[in-house]
Amino acid sequence: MITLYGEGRGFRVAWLLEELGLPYRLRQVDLLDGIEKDSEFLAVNPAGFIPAIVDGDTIMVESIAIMEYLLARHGPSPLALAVDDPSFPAYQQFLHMGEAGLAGPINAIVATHILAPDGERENWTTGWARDIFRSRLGLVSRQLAKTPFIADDHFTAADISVTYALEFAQRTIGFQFGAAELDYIARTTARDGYRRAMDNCPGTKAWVAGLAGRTK
Ligand SMILES: N[C@@H](CCC(=O)N[C@@H](CS)C(=O)NCC(=O)O)C(=O)O
Repeated sequence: MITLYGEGRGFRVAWLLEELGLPYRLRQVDLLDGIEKDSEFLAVNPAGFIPAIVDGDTIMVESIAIMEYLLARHGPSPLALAVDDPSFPAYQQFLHMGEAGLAGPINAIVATHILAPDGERENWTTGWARDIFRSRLGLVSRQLAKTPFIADDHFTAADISVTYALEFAQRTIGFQFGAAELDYIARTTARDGYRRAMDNCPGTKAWVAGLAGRTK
């Protein structure tokens, strides 16, 4: 059985595993408790970040690479577009942009807000990261004006990647999206696979519930 280490971006992996109907177990990793105490996890990923998976003899990190691996090794699945599909370029682009252009820049802002010394929590770099996020979001919006999902007229793994990033921005820096992006998030998160992943990721579920409570 596949072991998934850590929530955070591990939610993307849990969501895909649910969509694929693959059995897995989630092994919690507490980054805030001091990762140096978690020798079992460090044996899997000595770099100490999440998510990671163990699938038989395979160990992998990087959420998007893990998704590509799962789709390739445990597919085929309609969630991965074939290379000869006319929408393959959009699929491939947004699968990666969800992390490289969207969640990654937000990470820089979140880490600075949490970890930087007082007085340095908003700086040139956080402004730059916001600008990068906004510019890539423009590409998401342009695509959503053409198709209901990010690569095509049906849900793909690229939607898992991008939806995670948009919700991450909402939940961490309170980013305000327009109607088209909000409708898109509502569409992708209405899936049973999303709900099941949320039920299996108690840390994410509690975090989201806490955020909802704060805005009441
Ligand atoms: N590009 C990586 C980003 C991984 C990442 O930033 N993970 C965060 C939690 S979601 C983390 O482990 N941060 C602590 C660290 O990087 O040391 C991915 O998509 O998996």
